[in-house]
Amino acid sequence: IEASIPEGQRAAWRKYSAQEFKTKDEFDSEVVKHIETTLARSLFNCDEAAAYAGTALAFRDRLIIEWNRTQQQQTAADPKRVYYLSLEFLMGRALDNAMLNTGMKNIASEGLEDLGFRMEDVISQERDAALGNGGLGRLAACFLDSLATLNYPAWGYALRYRYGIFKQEIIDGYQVEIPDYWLDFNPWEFPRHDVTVDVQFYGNVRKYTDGSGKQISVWENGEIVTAVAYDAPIPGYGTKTTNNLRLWSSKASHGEFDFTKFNSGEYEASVADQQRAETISAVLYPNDSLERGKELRLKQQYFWCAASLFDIVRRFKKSRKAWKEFPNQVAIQLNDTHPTLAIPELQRILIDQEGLEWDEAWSIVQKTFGYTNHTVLPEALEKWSVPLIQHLLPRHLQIIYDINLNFLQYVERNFPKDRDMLSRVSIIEESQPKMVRMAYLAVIGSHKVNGVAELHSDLIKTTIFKDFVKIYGPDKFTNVTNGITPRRWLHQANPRLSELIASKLGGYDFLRDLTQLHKLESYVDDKEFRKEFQEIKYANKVRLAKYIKEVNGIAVNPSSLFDIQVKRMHEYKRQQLNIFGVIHRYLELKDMSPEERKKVQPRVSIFGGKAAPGYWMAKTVIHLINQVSKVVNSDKDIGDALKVVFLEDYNVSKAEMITPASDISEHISTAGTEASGTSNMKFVLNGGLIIGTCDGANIEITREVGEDNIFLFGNLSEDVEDLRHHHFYGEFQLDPSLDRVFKTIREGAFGDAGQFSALVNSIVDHGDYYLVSDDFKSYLDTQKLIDEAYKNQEEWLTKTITSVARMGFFSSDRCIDEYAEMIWNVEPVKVQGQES
Ligand code: 4GP
Repeated sequence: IEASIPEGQRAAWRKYSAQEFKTKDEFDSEVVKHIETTLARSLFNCDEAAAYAGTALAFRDRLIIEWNRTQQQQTAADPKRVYYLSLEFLMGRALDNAMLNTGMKNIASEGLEDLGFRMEDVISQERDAALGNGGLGRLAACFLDSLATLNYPAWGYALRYRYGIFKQEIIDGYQVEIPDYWLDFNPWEFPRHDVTVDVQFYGNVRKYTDGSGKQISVWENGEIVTAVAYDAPIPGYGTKTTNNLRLWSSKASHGEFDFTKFNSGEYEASVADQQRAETISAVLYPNDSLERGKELRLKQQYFWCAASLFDIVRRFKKSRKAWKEFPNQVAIQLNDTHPTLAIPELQRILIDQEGLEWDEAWSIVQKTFGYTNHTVLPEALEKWSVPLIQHLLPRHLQIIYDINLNFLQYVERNFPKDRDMLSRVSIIEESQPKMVRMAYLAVIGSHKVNGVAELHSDLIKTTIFKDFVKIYGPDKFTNVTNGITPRRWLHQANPRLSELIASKLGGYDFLRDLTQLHKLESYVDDKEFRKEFQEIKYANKVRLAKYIKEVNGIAVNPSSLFDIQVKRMHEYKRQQLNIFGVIHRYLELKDMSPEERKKVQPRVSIFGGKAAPGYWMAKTVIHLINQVSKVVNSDKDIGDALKVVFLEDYNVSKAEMITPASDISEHISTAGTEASGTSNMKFVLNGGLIIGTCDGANIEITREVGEDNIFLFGNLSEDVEDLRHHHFYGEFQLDPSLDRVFKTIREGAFGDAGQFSALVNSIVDHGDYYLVSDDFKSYLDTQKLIDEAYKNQEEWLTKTITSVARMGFFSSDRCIDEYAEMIWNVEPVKVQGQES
């Protein structure tokens, strides 16, 4: 690679080149230096926040040294790279992860102790980087960890939202949304004011024919917004590879404000452009599998795709290879349809800017992209109106029409008898107004399409993409079952369990090859091991109980069965089924004599999760849970037999504390609706069992851990359609136990019944789309089985240990290797570190 410093002067650079701290003393010296200089504090005014900041900055320096080295070596090797385009990366906290992945946590703990601080307190000062809603964003974060750990040359691209997902407060039982000012202090990012891209919007397309008779299109007179890169280093575990997450921030292209306007006294007008430009990267849309359709969202999508592709193409061009080599150097993965505009954007760059012929360009485009689908819910499939795209991105609309024309001609040639096929598969939906179906564009522009669990990947082939399987053949469609990083979701979240496992498996290698967990099966009968395993679970429950006491003011007994459902609030995930079950349990307890009540298995039902601000039904469920919690927890008859808790502001760092504390967790979506789920994997890996429907990855978890170690219930996905049909056209039979629950709600047992009537009516009068009534009995029966099973603690323990031992398949390392081989065709590049 070319160096900017002449050979003669490089010796000085090499001599003074920045070094990673290696010892406790070096660490301490860096922390103190940052506290005294970067933060302008001293030993007279250093609080925990400053200790966190100093520690974070010391680790940031360390990561950036490794980041630089990684980038230099990857540039020299010039391998094929992976670009993961995701509008969401739900990273959570970075410090603990950086310490564990670099293997320096022990040194840092001792060092902080020297300086008068406890590691735990310091870690808890950090705010979550909450640039995501739920599963899709957290999966992207796990993938970055695995890509770096496995030494793949990979980049993540997203937006640098000024506000991440809102903070949730519960006031009088209702969700209230508060902005998340996470950037007030974020030591983990590097502004790259030298890496900018001008992105165009609006304007018009001028067409002309050049001297050689070629049609040329020029997109002109648009409005320009500048994208500025902010980089976050992503360290791999036990490797020198430190990859990059590049986040784009928007700003006005002509600088802060317009001096002419300012000088003539129009201060507000002078900054208006700046504000409008900055709005693009201001807020993460707080929707999870819900309709999205606002112009600003489309602007975000294009802004991000255009900046990222410019960057990718710029990097490719440095190697001066022929364009046909592009797909051999670049693999771009579309995380859901949000980045689909990258497809027409690459085509535009190739034909309008680089002068390639349409067919040559299109073949490059198709070989470059892969598309991951995360949902079959109709309301979550993105569509954009043609007039809106015409206005915002006139050249892209033409290209989309041309892509569609070529595609439909191909379909017509191959399926001349099926006239309806053309309108079914057209990228343009002939509605009023016409709409662009982004998922179809993503399928047509990619060489591989994958779902995220076996059932889901089968479903996309038989439902939303059925015609495309006929057109392209089944090989274009594949499955990569989701996974989770064991570094964060075992080692970091549950250090004692990780240590216990390491003590039996002879070290921490299992964190890089999770299949080694199977060796734990030989300890299932080992008394000592069992005892420690059980103690760890208990300690994790005590920690959660303490948190609940502090935050909710509710005293829960850690010996109770902890039943946890934490995830985004959504009707398809059926938190309503859970809370109706809790009410049923409460009514049964009330029916009992005090003696009988003493014999029941005590339980704590714990909920957590955010509702999209505009999703009224989901918010109603939150309200109901909080009302039930109030009534049940203060009922003297009930005592410890049942407690109900709603944990406010569920996020990644809270998940790290909550997950290891479960006995049972709930993954109870209507069959066929949850694409995969990933928290199900996290809970089982941490020694909790699950109650679940035959949906998403629950099915594969069952296959791995064995039917005896999971509590499945409910209707199967193949029966869902018939049941729904029957609700509308046959007689709707409300389950009698559910009927009683509804009567209690209607009588006002949990406050003003009017507040819950829409929720109850959605089941009783409006077709029970999510089959709550159909699954209610089997849900209650299964909960009874759980109560019984839990009473036999020895057997329960055997189930949990066996399950942990069988979770090796669900590492995101396995996913990334599958993507690398099946979809990206990329190889790892081992980064050489300095000798230590
Ligand atoms: C989620 C799916 O709902 C979940 O089942 C899956 O595990 C996760 O993606 C990762 O694949 N989808 C979303 C979304 O988060 O916004 O559509």
